[in-house]
Amino acid sequence: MSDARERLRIAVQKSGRLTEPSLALLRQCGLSFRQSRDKLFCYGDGMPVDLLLVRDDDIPNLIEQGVCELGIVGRNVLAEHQGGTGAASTSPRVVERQPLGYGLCRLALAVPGGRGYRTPRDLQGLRIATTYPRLLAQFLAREEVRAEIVVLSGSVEIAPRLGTADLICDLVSSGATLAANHLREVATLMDSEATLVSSAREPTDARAEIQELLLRRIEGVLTVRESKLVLLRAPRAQLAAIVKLLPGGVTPDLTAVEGDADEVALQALCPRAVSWPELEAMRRAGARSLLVLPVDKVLA
Ligand code: PRT
Ligand code: ZN
Repeated sequence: MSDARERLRIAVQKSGRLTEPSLALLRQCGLSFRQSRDKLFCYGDGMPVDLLLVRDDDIPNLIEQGVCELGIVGRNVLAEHQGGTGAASTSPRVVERQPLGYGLCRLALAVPGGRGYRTPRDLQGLRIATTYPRLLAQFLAREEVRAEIVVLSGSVEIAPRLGTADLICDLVSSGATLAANHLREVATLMDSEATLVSSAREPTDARAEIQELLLRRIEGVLTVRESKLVLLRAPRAQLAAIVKLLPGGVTPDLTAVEGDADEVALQALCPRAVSWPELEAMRRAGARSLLVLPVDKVLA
């Protein structure tokens, strides 16, 4: 399915934790989709980009097969697909392009409350339930521990209570599920978040330009998410001290104030939010008329 196409395809989880934030991100990039969400394929308006709504585990395969150029998936799913070797494996066919900052979680080992754990050595001979057998096998091999991997398709957290495993290896975000099942987190195998993935082979037809444009827009959306525009006025003499207080070590734009040679207007795009104490410190340093504004779009 690698024939020349004029439209790009991006695969997104159909129904799950990553669905809403992924669709919101694509909407912020100027995409809109014509069909209802119970369909697998959605024709995109606004840009020649169509959407495929699928199970997250299918996304790496769809990209490898050339059905889609891009996808949004948890790094944990990509790493498990790549055999537990992660993106650093020898010439992977699917590569990570951009971490997206949502779907944050970690793949962790958790033991029942009464069981002790000090080092991975303590896992020797135990049964570990997981839906991530390849990542777990890689961890055990690295630690030179022999343990039995009990592969489950879900509800991993109840395996110790059912007696089918001694401990678990599962995704954790808030930790509430572990606590509810009297399990204690003892080691992290990997940190994960939603990430934009693509084929390692760049498209060579019209899709190349569309992909480039979409990647830039995604980058722009992510940049402005946390960014704030800071506006203020200050006496020239105090300027250096005030600039030092701007978050992110940014270089501001300065404009002379008409009719007041000693006063300057400052504008700075800061990479993160500005706290009240930071704003108050700038005021104490001589800044006036301070204004912090959200940023809608940035195009470098
Ligand atoms: O149907 P499909 O296969 O597409 O969905 P899925 O059930 O495989 O995936 P889904 O929607 O549960 O998760 C999609 C992705 O979200 C995962 O691959 C992770 O990258 C990411 N993610 C972030 C999580 C979690 N946080 C998470 N907490 N995925 C699963 N969980 C589960 C975890 O397995 C455990 O059961 O939530 C429970 C723990 O949550 P806490 O908050 O109680 O710690
Ligand atoms: Zn899944």
